[in-house]
Amino acid sequence: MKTPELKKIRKAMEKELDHKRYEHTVGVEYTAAALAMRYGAGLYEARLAGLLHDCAKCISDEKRIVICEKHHIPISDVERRNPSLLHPKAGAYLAEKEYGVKDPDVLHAILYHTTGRPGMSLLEKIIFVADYIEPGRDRAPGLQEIRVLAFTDLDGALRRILEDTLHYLEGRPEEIDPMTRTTMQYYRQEE
Ligand code: DGI
Ligand code: FE
Ligand code: FE
Repeated sequence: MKTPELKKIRKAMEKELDHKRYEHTVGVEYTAAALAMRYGAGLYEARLAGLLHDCAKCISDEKRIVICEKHHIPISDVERRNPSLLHPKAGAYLAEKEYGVKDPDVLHAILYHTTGRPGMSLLEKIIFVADYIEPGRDRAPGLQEIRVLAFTDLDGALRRILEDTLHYLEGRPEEIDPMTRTTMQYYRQEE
């Protein structure tokens, strides 16, 4: 039996997250599993990372900052001004220390699930894409097309999601994390 057990983690997330976030989490778990089947990644790892990717989403901004400061996790200026951007860093920390995840690939998939990064692993791409296309999502334009693309061309879907996210953010007052742009430039050149 692989540890931590998926059943235990799912129970913990049901307690830790609000109802909507929990539903999203289970959506990401199974969407990541389907993508793992399609592209030959580990099913357990995809489900575990899917279940834990937003584990720090329902704690306060203050608590996310405290977790990072206390454990010497560097906080960038953008993250300090927009502490919701810290949920992947705080989440990766909690996944390791509270939920017993040891696999660095799973921890990276949690850490980079919002901005991506240049040179993502297959599992990192799967979680990034699953987060965007899981069945509970309904806001993003072009979702239907991106859902098909995800199962035919994973890198194409990744690029499209990065472009759409940047486009969306450019029309909003929120600050853009430089990593989001760095990742897009990298995957555009990869084409
Ligand atoms: O946690 P989720 O909502 O499931 O998904 P996520 O972790 O990808 O976060 C999505 C939100 O984060 C979405 O509203 C877009 C936003 N986001 C992505 N990149 C950036 C960003 N927000 C800011 N302020 N800056 C970014 O670079
Ligand atoms: Fe998230
Ligand atoms: Fe999410």
